[in-house]
Amino acid sequence: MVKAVCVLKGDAAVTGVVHLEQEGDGPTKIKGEITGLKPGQHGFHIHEFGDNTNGCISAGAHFNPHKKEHGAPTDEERHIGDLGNVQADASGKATFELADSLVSLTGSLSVIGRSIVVHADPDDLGKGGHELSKTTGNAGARSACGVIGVSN
Ligand SMILES: [Cu+2]
Ligand SMILES: [Zn+2]
Repeated sequence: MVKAVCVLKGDAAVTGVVHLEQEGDGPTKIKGEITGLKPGQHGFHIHEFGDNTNGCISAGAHFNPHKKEHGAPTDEERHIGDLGNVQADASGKATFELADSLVSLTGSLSVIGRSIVVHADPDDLGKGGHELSKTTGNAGARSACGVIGVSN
């Protein structure tokens, strides 16, 4: 079992913790809680770089080693980093648990050392018809981010 953790911090009140774990080469379980969001859906992605030198902007684009277009987690055509949306309740808290078969914590495509980003707006999953739909899902500003690190 490989375990990882990511502490999300942003410019405003958005904070959170995300736990990841993977057994062998099975799907990676991704479980977490984020507070301080506005109610509704928020794009939730793994971005390419674990770099926070210029805030969440330095995290780069969605983790996409296979050079695919942006999509939903259930799509064939998607970035590895495309985890869809998390849903914040009326108090601005998102609690979520998902499993993803493309996200891995081992091997050359491991996401450890990369970033998780939660966005201000919903991810349109590539289907919004906006010029950014096929690259970012038009999910808007980066509300909070953190680097994925090895956990015990
Ligand atoms: Cu993102
Ligand atoms: Zn993407």
